[in-house]
Amino acid sequence: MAIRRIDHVGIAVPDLDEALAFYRDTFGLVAEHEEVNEEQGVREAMLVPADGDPSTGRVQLLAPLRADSAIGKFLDRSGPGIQQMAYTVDDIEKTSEELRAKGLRLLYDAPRRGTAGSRINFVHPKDTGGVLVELVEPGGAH
Ligand code: MC0
Repeated sequence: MAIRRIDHVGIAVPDLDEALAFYRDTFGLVAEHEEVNEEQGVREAMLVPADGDPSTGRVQLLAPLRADSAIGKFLDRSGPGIQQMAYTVDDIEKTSEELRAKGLRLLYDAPRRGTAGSRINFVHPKDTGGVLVELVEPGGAH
């Protein structure tokens, strides 16, 4: 099971610009990357401590592009808050296969495109004690 580290913790927010200002002014976390992912229905930002350890896991702010997206539905049901826990993996196909062999449901048959050219898949929260787990195989550009 080649999980390397915590990649990021994803937080659902209704308004990305408001959340960015709050995290910057309150915690000194700043965006190293921002992106719109149409397929996932999100506008998202990866945050790091302004003067912190550069190898730290990130905080990802996730705002919905549409009400019927995963984040739109999450906000509707639960309100703003932690939506996912993401782990960095070396080989997403291999880790996905290992988890399937343990009886866990992966949401996608094949990895999809995630932030900054990464490849991602998710484990259903009903199979992980209530936590939506994202697997991230990093892309070249980070
Ligand atoms: C739903 N449930 C959750 C949950 N979302 N539990 C914990 N954490 C979450 N985030 C619970 C519901 O409360 C419900 O529980 C049960 O799961 C089943 O819900 P459902 O109605 O079947 O399913 P939906 O429609 O709510 O969808 C849940 C699901 C969806 C996880 C399948 O959110 C999904 O496809 N997520 C993967 C994609 C995603 O999250 N994209 C946005 C981030 P009860 O007890 O009421 O039955 S994109 C991203 O992260 C990218 C950009 C990146 O990092 O690179």
